[in-house]
Amino acid sequence: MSDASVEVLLDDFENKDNWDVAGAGAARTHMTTFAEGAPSKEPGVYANGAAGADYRAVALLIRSATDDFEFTLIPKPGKSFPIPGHLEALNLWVRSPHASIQIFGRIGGTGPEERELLLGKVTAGAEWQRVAHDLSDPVVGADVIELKIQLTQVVKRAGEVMILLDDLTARTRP
Ligand SMILES: [Ca+2]
Repeated sequence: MSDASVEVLLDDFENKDNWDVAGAGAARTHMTTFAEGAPSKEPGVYANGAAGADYRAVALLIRSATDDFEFTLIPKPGKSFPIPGHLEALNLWVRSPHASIQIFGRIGGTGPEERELLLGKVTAGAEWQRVAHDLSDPVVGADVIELKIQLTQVVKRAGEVMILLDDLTARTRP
């Protein structure tokens, strides 16, 4: 890892304007925001120098969730998440009180071959957790083109399953 690495904020998830719910589970998944941010995280800064806000998180609410349920988030038309410089790691804060999940980020763009990165496996629990994928070979010209969430074990037996997302960041170097 270079000393010049910086953490670049890609989305502070203060609103739900950037992503569409897609994939197999889209019809049962509703996106909203929740007045809660991941605590004890460093305030994020976008590549253009703008500071991210830290008042809200995006919440995904899933009806009739089952083990093996999955959905994706894809950038809304006109939105994109280009990563400046060499992508060294992709990071996301997540809170999943009702289900154990696996989270993947798909990268593509002008540089790299499209590929899916496992960001982490999160056991159902009340606490915010940070998931991350460190790339052994940093890639240039990557965009985040999809986030995928797979439920592996639902622990809540009635009502909606909630999953919260906050601060998607990339560690990059020039
Ligand atoms: Ca936020």
